[in-house]
Amino acid sequence: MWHMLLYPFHIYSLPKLNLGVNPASSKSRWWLISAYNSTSLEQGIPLKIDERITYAILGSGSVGFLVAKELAQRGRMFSIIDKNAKRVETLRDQNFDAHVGDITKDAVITELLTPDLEIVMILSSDADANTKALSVIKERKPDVFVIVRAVDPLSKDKLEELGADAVVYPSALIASATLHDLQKAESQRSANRLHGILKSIKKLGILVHDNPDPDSIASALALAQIAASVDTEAAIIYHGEISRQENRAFVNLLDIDLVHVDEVDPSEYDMLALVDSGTPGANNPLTSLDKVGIIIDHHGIPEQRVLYTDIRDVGSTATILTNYLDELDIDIDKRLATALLYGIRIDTHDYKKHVTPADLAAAMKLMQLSDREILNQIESPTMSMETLDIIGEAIHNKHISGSYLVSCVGFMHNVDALAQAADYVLNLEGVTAVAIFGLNEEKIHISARSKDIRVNIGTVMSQAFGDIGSAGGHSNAAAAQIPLGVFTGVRDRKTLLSLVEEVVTRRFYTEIGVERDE
Ligand SMILES: [Mn+2]
Repeated sequence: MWHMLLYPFHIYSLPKLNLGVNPASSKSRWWLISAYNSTSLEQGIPLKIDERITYAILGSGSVGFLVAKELAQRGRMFSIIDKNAKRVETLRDQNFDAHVGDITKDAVITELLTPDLEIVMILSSDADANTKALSVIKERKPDVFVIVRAVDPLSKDKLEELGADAVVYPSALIASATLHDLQKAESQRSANRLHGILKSIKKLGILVHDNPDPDSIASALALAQIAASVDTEAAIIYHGEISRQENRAFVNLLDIDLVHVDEVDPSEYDMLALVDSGTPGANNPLTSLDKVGIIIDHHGIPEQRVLYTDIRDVGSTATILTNYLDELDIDIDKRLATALLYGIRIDTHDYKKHVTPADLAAAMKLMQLSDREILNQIESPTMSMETLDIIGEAIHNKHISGSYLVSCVGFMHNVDALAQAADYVLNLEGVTAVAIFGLNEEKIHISARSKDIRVNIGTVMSQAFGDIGSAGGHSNAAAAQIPLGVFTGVRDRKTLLSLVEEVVTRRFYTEIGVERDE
């Protein structure tokens, strides 16, 4: 009760100036409030809070003060109540609308709860006072949104029980801010390390995954840019084909140079980097990691023993590379920004799947730098007749067991059309994982997709086909190639086809069935 002796009124106010109101009205209000205040002081009646105030801060210690400063900057109108008269005076000197009052007193809260009041922030360091103020506010005016400061995890629960709409727990915030800074430091350190490695070599070969997609190509382009920043020459090497219409448009419109692995002499390079794939032989033509010094990939591949690996749980490899460019302060030109943005968009299915805050942050940054016109052109390519035929075959020959679909499209040339067909049939209602396959003269090509979180399709594929060919990929998309040598002795194409169909289907179902039962 000591404060009652010092301050005969529950809320005791000096002339005030409100921040965050337009100057024209603030003048007249200033006058009104001053007149009102001096009357109230003379008559010894409590001052009413301005009825137009929609925000209030209770308790103006260090936390309350920081919030007040920020709110003022955002042009909000608000009042501050604190029981410390000195503090209130200081706030008033800085033109804040501050009032002396004890927030544990019913009468003070009653004064505060004007009809327009919408949000109250209870930020004092006194846990009991905060609890009391919260319960009175929620009792009188339950629809006011109340944010309360908790002093420990226990009181956090109690405050939530009392109806707090949000509880801030400073220790947790400090911990998460520290972790955020730590993450930033780690990411900076790895960027610097990568930079150092690139600096130490003259010629880098950047290997994208088989039948490369926009994410792997864009990531390679970015890595080449980082290499160029330390005068290291880099070439983007691919295996397979770039046959999907959008991907061809992507490479052509952005004028990206890639060399086929067959035209490359590996001894020319001091080091190889793998982007968007990370296991030798899985979705890349490598047989060993001998020359590989750098692996940068996202989700779900086993850690490999090479000089530098960065595998992050994000939606795309392009996101990781965007972070590097950021950390290393390397310019992202229009072409690179467009490539990276498209890579993120494709891998996250337009930010709808496998998307993390890091992907969104990277995309946001790239969006301002990218070329929308080119993006539009990439996205509306025409579909080739062969692709249409393969999708048609995939639908016609489908075999469904449970929610898993397998389909053989027969003999074909356009390997990438398989991926398009797999994407397409995955849209079928009730289907959660698919494998579409076909043959050319040398190999069986299989493209698989999963939207079932319990099925890691990359694992399924490598377990089903890894022993007879090369297989691998990510949890949602994977591929395999099996040399037809496995089927030597089968001369007749029709017999070969039905044999292949039987083997692939059985192996896939067996493997995915095992996964499903686990
Ligand atoms: Mn990717």
